[in-house]
Amino acid sequence: MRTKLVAGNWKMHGRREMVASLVPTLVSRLPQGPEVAVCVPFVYLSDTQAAIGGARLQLGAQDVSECEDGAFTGEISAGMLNEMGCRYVIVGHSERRARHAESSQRVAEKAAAALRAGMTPIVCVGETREERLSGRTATVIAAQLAPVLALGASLVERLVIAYEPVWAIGTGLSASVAEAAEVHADIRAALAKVSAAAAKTVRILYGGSVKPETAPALFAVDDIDGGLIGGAALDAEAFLAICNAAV
Ligand code: G2H
Repeated sequence: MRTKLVAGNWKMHGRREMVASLVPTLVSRLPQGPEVAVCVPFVYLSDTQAAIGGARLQLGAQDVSECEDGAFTGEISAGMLNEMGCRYVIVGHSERRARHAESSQRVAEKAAAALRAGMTPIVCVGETREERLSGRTATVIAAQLAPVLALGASLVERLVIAYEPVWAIGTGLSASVAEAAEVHADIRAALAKVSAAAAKTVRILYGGSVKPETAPALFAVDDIDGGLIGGAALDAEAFLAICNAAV
């Protein structure tokens, strides 16, 4: 039995006042059952951790360097994130793959760095609209996953994977339940080739314009273990409704 995970990805949104209003609201109304996390901009990790206090809400970041501490201007190491109280870190979000030319190999190195520091990477994969329309979805996802799965069973078993079709991100166009279920089943099958334990324990989240209205049907699918939520995570009522759909 996998505990569902609902992770908010704030992206480059928010100010300190949003942390001060949104986080205490979430903390006071978290449903029992699913694990819930907020992945906030680096500069708000400290404020967010303070607002969480000892509550069950988990803290996450949105990227991490693949390198150990050193001369890497502008980068943030896994050790630093761990010290700030991060439990999760998103790696390989399509916005970073596209805008920062992050290769799948580099994404795997980031995941490994997070794991070495004791955190759980949320590894994002997903196809573009053109790739889906040309029937290449499965090939693209398999190629994105390959270097991550090559980390070996003992590390793969500790991952979270997020399937985020690029064409559904921030567009209001969610994948249908059937489209998401098919890709999640493929990812589960790929995990099974690494180890039976990985296939059983790794949570596979769906991300891409998840809304309170679409979350219940998505989360009812066996292979969909929660969601990575962008726009709707910036609104307490919408995010809590999505968390409640994961109960
Ligand atoms: C996909 C998702 C969060 P949104 O990027 O990772 O964002 O829900 O706004 O599509």
